[in-house]
Amino acid sequence: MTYTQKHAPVWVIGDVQGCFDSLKALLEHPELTQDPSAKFCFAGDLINRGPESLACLRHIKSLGDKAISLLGNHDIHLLGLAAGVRKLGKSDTAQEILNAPDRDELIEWLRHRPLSTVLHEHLIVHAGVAPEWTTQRCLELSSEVESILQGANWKHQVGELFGNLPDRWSDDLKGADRHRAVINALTRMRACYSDGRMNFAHKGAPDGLEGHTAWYDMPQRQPTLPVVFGHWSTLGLFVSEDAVCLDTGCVWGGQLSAMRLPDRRIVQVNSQEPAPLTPGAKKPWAKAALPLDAQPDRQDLHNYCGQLLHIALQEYDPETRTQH
Ligand SMILES: [Mn+2]
Repeated sequence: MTYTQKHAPVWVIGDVQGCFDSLKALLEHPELTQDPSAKFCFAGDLINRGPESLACLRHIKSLGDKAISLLGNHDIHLLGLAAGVRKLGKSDTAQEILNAPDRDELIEWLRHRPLSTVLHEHLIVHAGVAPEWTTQRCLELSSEVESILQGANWKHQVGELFGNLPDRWSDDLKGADRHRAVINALTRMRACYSDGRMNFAHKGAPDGLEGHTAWYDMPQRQPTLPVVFGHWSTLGLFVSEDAVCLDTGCVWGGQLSAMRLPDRRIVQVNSQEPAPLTPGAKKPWAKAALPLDAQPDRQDLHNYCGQLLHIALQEYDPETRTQH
């Protein structure tokens, strides 16, 4: 474990995803600045999709020992891009990091970040903990993959971490299959089928699940410390005794959320960024759509209208005075 100052309070922060203005607003929030001894823990996905990935990465790196940052799937995707084994996707905004003059230092720093950690009797990961794992097992398996990312040969090995199979943990897995199952549980999992296989296709809210279950509700789950995670923006802020989700979809026009440990005090700031557009999307406003059964409150409607306006303006072509 890299974190040694056990007694300082820690604000665990959900997915930032390149939302630098929101990050600044959260870190400047009076509750976060009032105790100078407090630390920060970023639950992964520091970058991508949002407008200022480079600024976020530089800023979080500059926090030094004040922050511990875990790796999320978008951060690992960036490592894959830097190693030349991944291709930039249409909605990726990480290219500016690869073009930056300090690119090598940023990538070096990023690949040395952990995949899980324990703070104030909570286990922190980006996405989830496989139902078969105890806290200790989770930390051990994390360090197996961390040693690959941190090794001298990482550029040749990082490619083995991408892919949907195997989609179920087994103690018998070896080599690349083992590493992929570990990274998929830690950084990509949301729902599982009843036999324990991970479903990577489901990105919606857990109440829309048919035939499968949120990973933290799996009946065969081993006892662990309470798990704090991000990654599941459609779940949003979720606080139960043994599982806490802090991804509140800042990059989609939601909030950026922080929870202080050990007392679980929650602070949120509204997204300061316009919601991003997926290039080439036929119906960009679908990005902003509320679920049919939603019962939006005033803030939800405010966010929704803001997203629609932003999309409409982005789509507007001043030359032809039409939507394109
Ligand atoms: Mn994620």
